[in-house]
Amino acid sequence: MIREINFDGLVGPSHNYAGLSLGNLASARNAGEVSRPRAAALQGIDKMRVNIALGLVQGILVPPPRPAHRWLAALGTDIASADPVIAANAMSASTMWAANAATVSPAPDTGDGKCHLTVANLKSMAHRSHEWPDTLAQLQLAFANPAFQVHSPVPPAFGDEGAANHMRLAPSHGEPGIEVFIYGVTGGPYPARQHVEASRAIARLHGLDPARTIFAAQSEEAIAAGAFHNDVVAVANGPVLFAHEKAFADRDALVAELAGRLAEFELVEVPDSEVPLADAIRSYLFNAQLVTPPSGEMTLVAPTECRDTPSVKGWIDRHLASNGAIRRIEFVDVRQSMANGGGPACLRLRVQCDPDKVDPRFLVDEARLDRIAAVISSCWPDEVAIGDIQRASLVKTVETARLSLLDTLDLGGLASY
Ligand code: SUG
Repeated sequence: MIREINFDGLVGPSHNYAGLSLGNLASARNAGEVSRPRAAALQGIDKMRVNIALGLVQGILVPPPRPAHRWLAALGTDIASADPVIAANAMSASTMWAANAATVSPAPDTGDGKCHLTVANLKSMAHRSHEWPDTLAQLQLAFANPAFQVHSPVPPAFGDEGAANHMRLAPSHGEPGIEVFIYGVTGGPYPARQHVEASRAIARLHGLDPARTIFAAQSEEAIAAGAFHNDVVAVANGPVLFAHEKAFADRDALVAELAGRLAEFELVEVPDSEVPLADAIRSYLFNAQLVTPPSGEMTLVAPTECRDTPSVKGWIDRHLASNGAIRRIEFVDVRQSMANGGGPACLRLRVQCDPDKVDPRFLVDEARLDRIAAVISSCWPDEVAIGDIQRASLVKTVETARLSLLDTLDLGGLASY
């Protein structure tokens, strides 16, 4: 049976604040701060526990090797002697934001009836551009069953940032859906990280039916205000699109297309007059997991920043009282990730498939999370200051910590990737 699985990126031991992402306001704001990798990873574990308590199927993706030795070698350097900016790019823990790992089209939508995953090239940001070979190796392992087709990234001429710019609307997860690809054209002072050519290539590679595929542009205003990915201002689940009024370049056309193609379509729109774009982006209201637990009560797993932002809290309270599509809110503390611009939705890649077809080493329950949490508590650094990321002792701690995790998960085969 097709279920939705959230695969969360485990926060790697090198998590740091280097301010590497132009256009990501939180990353810029916190550049140079001391990070707390252990707390960050445990916050991620607690978020997964909330999903499990809701009755959802939970998966994980593990951190890749850091430093990224192969990338450094390709640049003719190594971690000890690299320029500090290059070193920071090689030590980034950015794979934690698994929504950028790949774009996923579940089996009911594709021409050959397989679930297709295309790994994102993430070519727009140097620190993310070297994620894909490790992600590809990992997805090939997790989704080795012939029910899946894992694709290499589209050529780096065209930027692709994965599921963060892709939404799927369907009456239910197991039925054919409408896949919506959101791309950027211009972002004012900031780069548009998702290119329409990449989105179109993915739709072709996945064998999507053009009659059930939509391409729509992000609004320049949203990108310029800090929505470097569409999932900062919009999220879909089942037949519901939850979005800020200023998310899309042509909101009316998108809404009309969705309404025309999906009888059950429901829009939950937040007006700028109630939640200004700046509040939506700072609180990450839309970077929440919108999920349907077995109870059927559509639930928003939102960051605690939403509870602490008066305009956002006011909107949430009014929506719940109005008996709207979203019936329940769970607040989660993922502040360490939020400080780098990654909310609850960034931290997970949704795959709608039969869980029995997934390599079980990538699925977790409370007991496995306890074991992972124990490794994190004993091996992850408590703090990382940006000035320390080239220090040999930290590099050794980071490498040893990852190997302990892989060992615990019986994923030692990924050690050299
Ligand atoms: O790509 N932050 C990530 C955040 C990604 C959020 N993902 C989604 N919206 N789906 C990014 O900008 C921080 C960079 C630093 O270390 O400074 C960073 O890469």
